[in-house]
Amino acid sequence: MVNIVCKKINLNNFLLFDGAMGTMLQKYGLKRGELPESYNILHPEIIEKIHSEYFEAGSDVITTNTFGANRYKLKNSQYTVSEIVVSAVKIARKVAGNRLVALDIGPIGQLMEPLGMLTFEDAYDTFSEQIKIGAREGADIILIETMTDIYEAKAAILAAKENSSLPIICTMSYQSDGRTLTGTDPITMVNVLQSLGVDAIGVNCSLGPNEMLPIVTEIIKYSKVPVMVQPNAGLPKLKNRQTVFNVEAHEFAEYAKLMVEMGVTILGGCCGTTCEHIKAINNVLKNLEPVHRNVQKITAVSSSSLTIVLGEGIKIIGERINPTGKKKLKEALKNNNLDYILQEAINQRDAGADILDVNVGLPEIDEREVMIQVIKELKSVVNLPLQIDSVRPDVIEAAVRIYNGKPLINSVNGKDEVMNSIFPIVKKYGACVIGLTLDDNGIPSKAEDRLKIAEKIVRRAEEYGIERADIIIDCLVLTASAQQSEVKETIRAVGLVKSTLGVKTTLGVSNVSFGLPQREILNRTFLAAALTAGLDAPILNPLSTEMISTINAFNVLWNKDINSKKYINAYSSFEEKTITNGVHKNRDLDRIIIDGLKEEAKELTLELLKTMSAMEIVNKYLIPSLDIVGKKYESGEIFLPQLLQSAETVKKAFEVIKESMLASTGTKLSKGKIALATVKGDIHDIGKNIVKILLENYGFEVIDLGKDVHENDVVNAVKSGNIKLVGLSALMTTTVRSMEETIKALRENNLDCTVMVGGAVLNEEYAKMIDADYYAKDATESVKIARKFFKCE
Ligand code: THG
Repeated sequence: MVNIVCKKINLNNFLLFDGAMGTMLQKYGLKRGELPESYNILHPEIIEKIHSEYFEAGSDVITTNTFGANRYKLKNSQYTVSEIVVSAVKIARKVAGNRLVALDIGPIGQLMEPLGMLTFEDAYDTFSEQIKIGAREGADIILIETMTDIYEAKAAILAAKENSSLPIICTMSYQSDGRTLTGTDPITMVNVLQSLGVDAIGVNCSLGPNEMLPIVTEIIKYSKVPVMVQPNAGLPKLKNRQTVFNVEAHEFAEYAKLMVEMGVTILGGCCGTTCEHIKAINNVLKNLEPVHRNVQKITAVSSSSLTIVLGEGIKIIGERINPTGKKKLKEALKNNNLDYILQEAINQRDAGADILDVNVGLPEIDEREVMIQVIKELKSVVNLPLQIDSVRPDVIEAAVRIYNGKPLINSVNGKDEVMNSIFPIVKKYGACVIGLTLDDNGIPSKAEDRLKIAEKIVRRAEEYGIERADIIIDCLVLTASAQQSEVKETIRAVGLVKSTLGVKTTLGVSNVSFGLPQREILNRTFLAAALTAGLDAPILNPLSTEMISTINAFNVLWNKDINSKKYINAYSSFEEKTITNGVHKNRDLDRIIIDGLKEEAKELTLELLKTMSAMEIVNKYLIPSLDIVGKKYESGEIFLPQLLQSAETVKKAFEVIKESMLASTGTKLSKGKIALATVKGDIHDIGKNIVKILLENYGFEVIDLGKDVHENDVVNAVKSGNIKLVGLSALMTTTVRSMEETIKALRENNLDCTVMVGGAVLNEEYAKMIDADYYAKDATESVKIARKFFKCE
């Protein structure tokens, strides 16, 4: 038996992976529409040959032919996950002997909640199945790759950690805007994934080596673990009706050298790369040494698209999602009125909060269930990182498990029992945690004694393998009304903790004023003093202009707001700003759509229908607000999850409007009919589904022909439905040919229809070559095309 656990893998030396599997399979006869993984069973000798060729070219590791071997992608095939994975690992193991085999895990191919239907636990189970089999059959490494949704990557990593003891590498795919499909940037990827305990991290697919350089630069800056890069052989082009890639082996190797000099140690190739590319990299590596990198540790929390680095300016933690003392929030929690909570989140964000504390602890409700529900809902409307606040470890664990990002846990303290229950959760799920300076004897009066507890917390955390940088100390604010003499001890403790332990600090500022009148006067004065002592992230009420203005003023006086830029920006037209203050008192339908509040959209639309016609609402509110959201998406202000949330919000309004139109005039609302299809051989319909959601919510009628659609079926649908605009999508390089054939079939049948195309490997030039009328670079572009086509402007 192969001793898989003890095999030495030194991820700090160079490790050369293989190149593409798909391109090689095509060379050996794989036809479009054929399942690449079926070759493990039908033609094992071909897979064997490809693996051997890569080893001969110099690969240290080969990757199993299991990219799509998950239960979703194999649903309609004749093979089970087990059959495919067992045969794939057996072949690789046989060829590899004592050399290394990486179990390849690709994305499931479904959108995760709330974008799609796939739940976190579904994704986890799907990956677990593959991983258990692959590990049992003798893989040495688990390679999770081509991930475009960091939430899915998290599910895969947890599945790998909980079902094997193998090293884990995770690489994600980026778009040319430097983000993944769902909006994750490099710093966020690194902060989240390395905290989850992956052994190496990196980027693969989608881009060529040149386009990857800026992304790799960012990853290298923050990654404490080895960095891996597997680029495509450039961008795809069509040549003699074949998809080819334009970066040849020698040029590819030049980029590899550049990346090694930047600090990359694990290399390989993705789409379009061959043995030649691997050979060339191997030659280059012979004359190079791994670069020693000195990575600075940061204290940072992340949502899926935003990372907040503590210490870079004052970071505000919004305190308002906490039922203590708030009658309305208590009522909302009891009645499961989530919109109230979402509104509270939006208000705090707009007022300047960087992180939101979430506490739903009420004796009358199921705290665990409600916490999970609130976290899930919050992530579709605000992209701020969350601080998970509960006294119950089971609630904390459930919440951080399904949280999409790197959360901040509130809190542990110096009690052994609490540390022993919370630290394992912090370590396993890769969170930051607040440590309160209290223990079994309560809160010490003297600053020096609070420092002692802080030291104990840090020491114990480090024993659990938690880094000091992931701990934020809270020296605890007591009320001036009851423990007046201790208020300034807290300020002193902040200074002591910072200088002695070098950790970041937080304080629940509003505690100080309980029981006294005009609380904000005390709050803001205490805040100013604490900031002076070095407080990094106050927990406070961001809706208080007193508090925000104190921070703004502090940033000027402490030389942090350079040239008082932010201050001037905030207060030069002071009167106007105080009126709006970013807080929405009277909510309009357009604001509600932009914020993505579904239930409110429905209610307000019903209200508006009493005084306005359906079309008026559509043209005055729905379309213009979707336009604003679309612009925000294009400018990188928001990302796919928020875009879809707004689209779904419009859907709610549309549902009401459609009913009313049908009832009053008997007419249906449609701005035009569009057929959509993912072409033959391609089962990746995520892109098409996103386009569908957007088009429908702009009022178009979408005929969804599904995925893996034969060209004849597209032709027939266009004929029978008298359709004038068709959208085709293809994700894989292998299926762009099907797209070309579908367009050809439409033209040959003399159908008077216009075709727009989109998909990861396409570009403007390519679209022209295959005779498409329009190229849609993303979903918002397809809406623009449709509006132009149906003259909706
Ligand atoms: N440290 C840490 N976490 C904390 C605290 C801390 N979490 C809770 C608390 N302290 C910080 N949060 C709040 C939230 C609300 C109030 C004070 C602190 C507050 N609420 C008003 C009241 O109770 O009367 C109600 C406000 C309203 O109705 O709008 O004052 O120290 N780590």
